[in-house]
Amino acid sequence: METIFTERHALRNSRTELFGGQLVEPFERPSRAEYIIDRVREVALGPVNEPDDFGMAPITAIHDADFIAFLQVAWPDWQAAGFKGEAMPTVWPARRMSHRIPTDVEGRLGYYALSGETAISEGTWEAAYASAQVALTGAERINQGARAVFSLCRPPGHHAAIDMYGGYCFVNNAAVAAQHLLDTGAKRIAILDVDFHHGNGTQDIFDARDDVLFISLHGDPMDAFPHFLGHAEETGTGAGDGYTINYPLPPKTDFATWRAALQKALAQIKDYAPDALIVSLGVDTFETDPISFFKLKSDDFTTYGADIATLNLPTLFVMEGGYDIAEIGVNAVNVLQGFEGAS
Ligand code: OKP
Ligand code: ZN
Repeated sequence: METIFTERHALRNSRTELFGGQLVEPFERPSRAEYIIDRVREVALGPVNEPDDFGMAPITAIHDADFIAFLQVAWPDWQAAGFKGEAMPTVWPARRMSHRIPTDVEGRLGYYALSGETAISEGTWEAAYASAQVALTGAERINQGARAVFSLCRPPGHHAAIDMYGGYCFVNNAAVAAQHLLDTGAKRIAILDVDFHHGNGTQDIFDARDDVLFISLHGDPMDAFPHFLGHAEETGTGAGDGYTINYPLPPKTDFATWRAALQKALAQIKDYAPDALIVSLGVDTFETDPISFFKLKSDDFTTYGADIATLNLPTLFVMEGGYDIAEIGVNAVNVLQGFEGAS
């Protein structure tokens, strides 16, 4: 399997994350991608290639232009305001407040942020742009007939909504890739989100559409980030009714329970008969992930990679989360090797 990767991910190197009332070193840090690419090379998964540049149009095909323009200027505007730390929101358009977009950078941060832990820092936009290009290049390989491709995206994307960033995400890489496939001939795309966290951004983007089936397995939002989306009763709206499917799962969920939900999801994807599958691949379902509460073991990743392969669909793996960094390479690549072993 080919991997698409660029060292430009390291431009996203925020120093601070707001966690438990403290500013800590971010869980989502550059070494994550380095561990994964090292493992890709160690097992000789396949060639590793740089992304091509598809420009801005595929990004603004998914996200509002004003939101993307904000991401591009947020750091320079924050610096110009004279702040010492990294850019974090402290105020939001909460219930019964105005949704006019403020002029001041603190107001704009709150307007476009869906959560407060994720600091915008020097290089964040450049890395987010490059990450989207990694996903797009993978999608283009699928167009050219590849059975499977690994887009080693960083920063991740599945929390990024039409006009909101947060949860370590800025541009929704999986959604950008899905739209590119639809714009270049595909009729239907399925997105299977196996990251521990609900892919609220992806759900938001495709909520009212029937050309993308979105299925997510995740920690119940009653107990886990992003807390305000991902319930089982969310099934899509309008033409999209029935094309969003959520499997919220409780604390301490083990592989047997998780896999039973996966089998349901795979059957639903098969019924949908998409032209291609995009897997939002987060390995924070691992038993020792520091911010998650599922109990998957390293071998389980191999097993479910093989399960996904039984769909026999062209498959684009897009990297999302995973924060037990010492094991992230083994766990992510186990999924890909399990898939290849069964293909
Ligand atoms: C990004 B991705 C835990 C707080 C979690 C943000 C998590 C973002 C996860 N107490 N804060 O889905 O892996
Ligand atoms: Zn996650």
